[in-house]
Amino acid sequence: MAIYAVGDVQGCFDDLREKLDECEFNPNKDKLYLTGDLVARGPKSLKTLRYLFSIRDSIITVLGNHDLHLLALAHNKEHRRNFGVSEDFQKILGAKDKIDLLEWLIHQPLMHYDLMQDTILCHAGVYPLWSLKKAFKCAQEVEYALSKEKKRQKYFASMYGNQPNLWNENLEGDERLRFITNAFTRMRYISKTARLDLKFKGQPRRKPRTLLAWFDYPNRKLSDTKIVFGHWAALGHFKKDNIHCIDSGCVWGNELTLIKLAD
Ligand SMILES: [Mn+2]
Repeated sequence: MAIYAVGDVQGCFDDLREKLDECEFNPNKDKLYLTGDLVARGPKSLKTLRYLFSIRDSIITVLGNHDLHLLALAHNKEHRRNFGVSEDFQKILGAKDKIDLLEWLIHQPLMHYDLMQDTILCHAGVYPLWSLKKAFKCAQEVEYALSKEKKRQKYFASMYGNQPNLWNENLEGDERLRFITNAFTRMRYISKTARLDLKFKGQPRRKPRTLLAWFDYPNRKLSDTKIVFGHWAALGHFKKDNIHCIDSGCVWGNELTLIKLAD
């Protein structure tokens, strides 16, 4: 058995299949980790979802911001009106197997921890002030909010927004869930006082001096644990200490990154 990890597929189904064929991925004995954002700008989001659903017992994926956006649109009429629905998402929302696909997607976690490899899989990163236990607990709070129909409505109604941008144990309700969601699925840079900056998306060499990549935060709590993540196409395939970004921007015409995590 081998464990592979692949970066943000974003509907690039053909690239995914090509990479899996190249490494001779066998869903009957291998495992595939995905950094989330299975759907979005790519041309074949529905096909990607259907394929991953069909091999769901052989994969572990986490939720990315685009996955959550799709789920929010599916659950909230007002969001559909306000944001519009892309052609690719319309195909999913109109598919006859939509319920199976979206119910499966909504039950995916925000982070996965592989004990054997001491490796975390998540979409954007782990907030630097969180320990493993804290990160887990926070992720579970959002996963719980997504688990039941009534709670979901409330969660999606208030999911969007960049505030609050600083973690505080006393955050409650919608604000707490929004912060946790943003940290796991949208974070790239933070300030020197650990405030999320969700606006700047460029490469570290172009960043304003006041910002740090989240993984460069001094005394980051999880620096001993390997973190595999995506979301940051401008960073590309990037490895430094225990940090491994595998979003090489496949949806922007670059190659999809697939790595082997273990044999
Ligand atoms: Mn993303």
